[in-house]
Amino acid sequence: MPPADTSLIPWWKDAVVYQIYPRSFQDSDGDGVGDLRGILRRLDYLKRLGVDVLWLSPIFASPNDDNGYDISNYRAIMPEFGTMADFEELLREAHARGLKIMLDLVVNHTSDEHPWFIESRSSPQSDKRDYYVWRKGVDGQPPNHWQSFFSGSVWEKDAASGEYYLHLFSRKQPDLNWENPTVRREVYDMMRFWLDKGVDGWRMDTINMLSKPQDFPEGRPIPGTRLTEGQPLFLNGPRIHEFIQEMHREVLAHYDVMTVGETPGVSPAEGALYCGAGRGELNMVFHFEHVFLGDDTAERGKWSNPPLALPDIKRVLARWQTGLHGRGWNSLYWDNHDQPRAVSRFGNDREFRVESAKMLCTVLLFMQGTPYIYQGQELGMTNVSFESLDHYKDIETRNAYKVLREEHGWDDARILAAVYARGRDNARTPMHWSSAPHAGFTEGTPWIALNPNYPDINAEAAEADPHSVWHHYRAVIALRKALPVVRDGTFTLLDAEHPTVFAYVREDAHTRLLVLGHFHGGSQTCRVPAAFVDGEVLSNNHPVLEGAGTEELRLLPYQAVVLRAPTRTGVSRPE
Ligand code: TEU
Repeated sequence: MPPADTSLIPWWKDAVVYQIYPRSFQDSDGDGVGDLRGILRRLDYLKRLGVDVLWLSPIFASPNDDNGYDISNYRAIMPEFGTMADFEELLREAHARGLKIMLDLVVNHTSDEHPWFIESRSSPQSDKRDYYVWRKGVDGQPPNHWQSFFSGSVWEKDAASGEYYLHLFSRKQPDLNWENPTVRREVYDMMRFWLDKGVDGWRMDTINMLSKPQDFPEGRPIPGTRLTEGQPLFLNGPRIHEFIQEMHREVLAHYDVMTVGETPGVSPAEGALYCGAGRGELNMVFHFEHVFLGDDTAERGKWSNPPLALPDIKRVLARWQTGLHGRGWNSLYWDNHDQPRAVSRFGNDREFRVESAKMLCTVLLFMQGTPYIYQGQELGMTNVSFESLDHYKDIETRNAYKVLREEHGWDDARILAAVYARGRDNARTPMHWSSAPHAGFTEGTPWIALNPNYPDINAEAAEADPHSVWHHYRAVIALRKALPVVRDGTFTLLDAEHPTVFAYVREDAHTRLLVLGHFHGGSQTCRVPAAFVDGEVLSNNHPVLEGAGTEELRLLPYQAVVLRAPTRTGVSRPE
């Protein structure tokens, strides 16, 4: 059979993305904060790993109430991170190495220090008043009881006018009014400004929250749960697809770029509306169904840290794999700057850290979609347990602390345990480059403490050790690029209810792969479908495969194996 014509396949379907949280990646000037010249210094490292696209969390001017997700100037670089010249050099140097760069588009809200908001707030008569969402209260109370993501009401009373402005996140992150066409035009102009510099795409922050029902109806609390009042009403709001289609028509359609929308609360059917072929919206979305499992129904939401069951994770991921196959495109991730470290949450970060970090890599990267690797994931970096809350910097954690203590009576030990499990700073401690002081992250005082395990877990050691998590990532990235079935094939989940084995088959006209991931520290027998008994072992995170060549494998702790079935004609087809 002649090779398929791949010229029509968009580049982002073959890409592996690496997320950089610039504040914590690499400092170059000793101020304790990561910066653009630090990233520049690490481009060769990223190239060696084999990734294609770097997503930079926000690099724009910001008072850093939410570490750059509160932007005060969309066209300026955060001074701590460097200058526009530094950015242009980074982009040039990345491109020279065949690496692309995508930026973070944070346009649900700005900082309250953005000149638009300063002007908007100055008077109800301001011609920018309508850039944001202002409402009068009802009998001295906020317009409704919607709760912000960072605790408390979404409404903040402005002393000068007595009116309330909307903020789904912190009070220093007022929501832009997307009903206002001038606001939309401003955003599109700003997007062109960066795209014209040669930026290769956007990760779009909370993009499914742009459109709110304009009557701001009261949310219905769901008894026995902590489901945020109002939240379902501002996710996937009435005009959301109209806005994104307009953004696509006005901006995205004119550039060869990649887009991924961050869309909490989206099912595969809704996801397909954002990223379905022919919809004229986005290339893919980040759903949250696997990382939020159980959170909505737990009493204190994510802080209750409900236990995870593998069958639930499999069900969610399989539903997205089959739901979008041939209709849209998946993004694949275990963690990011808002989530605990993958190996700590889904693996075992103690005695089987290396094995389980590799297993998570295999299970994720053999699915269909574009994988996102969060900085340090390739080293198997772990959650951190700081002794006291003083070390925690994240606004979500700081605000939650007050609420959990004052309103729910949790003591410090209980709050700390919750933060160890689910706090966002787990992902935000500095990247481990070496065993040098501060892990080679900075020569100054780091803005947040490091994870003390860096002398053991660091990039220098990992690159030098052929059995490291890093080398496993590198090999799996290379393998998936050599196997078109990973990009194109169907996905079939096997043994959905098995409590500790994640098994699936990927298949196209030429190739069948069996992927097995063992989510447990014991050993486990596992039946192999007949077609794979004589399969070739393409990847294995242990030196042995017990039972190879038979119908029953014995999986070792956190073992991950990929088998390729002999071709149906018996002739092995070179990839
Ligand atoms: O996060 C959006 C979001 O829904 C968060 O509430 C997320 O669910 C939470 O952080 C998990 O605990 C995005 C950014 O990724 C996050 O860093 C920002 O704080 C937030 O938007 C506001 O811009």
